[in-house]
Amino acid sequence: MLIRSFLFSCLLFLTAIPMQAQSPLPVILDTDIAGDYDDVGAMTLLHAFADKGEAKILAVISCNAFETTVPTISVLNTYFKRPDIPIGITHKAKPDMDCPQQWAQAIIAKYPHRVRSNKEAEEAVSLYRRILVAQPDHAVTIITIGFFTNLADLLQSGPDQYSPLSGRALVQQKVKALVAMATSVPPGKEKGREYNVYVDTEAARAVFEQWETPITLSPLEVGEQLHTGIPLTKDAAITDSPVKDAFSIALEKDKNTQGRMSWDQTAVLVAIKTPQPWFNERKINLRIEADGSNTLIPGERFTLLELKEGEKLKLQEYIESLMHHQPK
Ligand SMILES: [Ca+2]
Repeated sequence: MLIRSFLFSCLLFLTAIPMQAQSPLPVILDTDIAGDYDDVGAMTLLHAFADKGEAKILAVISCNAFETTVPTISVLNTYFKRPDIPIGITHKAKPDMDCPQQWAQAIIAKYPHRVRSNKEAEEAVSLYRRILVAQPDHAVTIITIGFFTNLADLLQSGPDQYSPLSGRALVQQKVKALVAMATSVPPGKEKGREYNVYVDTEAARAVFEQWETPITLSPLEVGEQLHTGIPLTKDAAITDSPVKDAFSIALEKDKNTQGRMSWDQTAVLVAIKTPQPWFNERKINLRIEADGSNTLIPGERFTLLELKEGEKLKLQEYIESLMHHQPK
């Protein structure tokens, strides 16, 4: 009996080890949601990983000042039963990228949300500092799927009510890694130009030069190979979903029958799951030019993701399946 009890204790101990190893990764998501709807897919992946116990969403912060951004974030957080996740937004008037397909206006009108306007959200840098200071050292992964406005402002921030540290020092102390959907590195070429960089070029340049944690880049060329959303719009098992509505409205307005490119979802995916088994990881350095283009230069500052031959369809199916995730 004693032996059996001892063996049972050992078994409990051994089964406890993997559970400890899988403690949820604390993340802050920085998004320009409204200009495009792959951000909706990315937020769905993040909530799916949170429901699986793999991610803890500390805050969602908008780098886009357009009027629908905060209510849209709140709609999605409320839908996924996390209405109290802190939401931040830049107080700069620009960048201000609108929602041409009007999907954001539609889901705000239809679905409940606790934070009803941009004015009700915290200022972006202040929220970053408040959240970061309360975390263990080198713990937080920041995922950016928009412009670099907030991250540059965070680096340039000074001591405040939350921390005596400069923004650079606070990032160095609290942040584990930055994963960005950004840049364009076409195969065999030295130069590319990508939206998340050129919308706020000065901010991107500041982050690329001054950010001191490991940085992983999912470039334009990865997400544009992965088309998602059409099966979601046809999934009859999903009803009353702002995610399905956003994709249905936007894909129809765009007359898109192939699916939306999945740029932002790739950043969330590799931040939580690591780049394996889907990607090759290539060490590079990049210089941001005045026109917002990026040029390859010698160095190993960034880890660039490159989609592996033969993994495209498997990854596309995996992202699509995560986008069908419904609240628990
Ligand atoms: Ca985006």
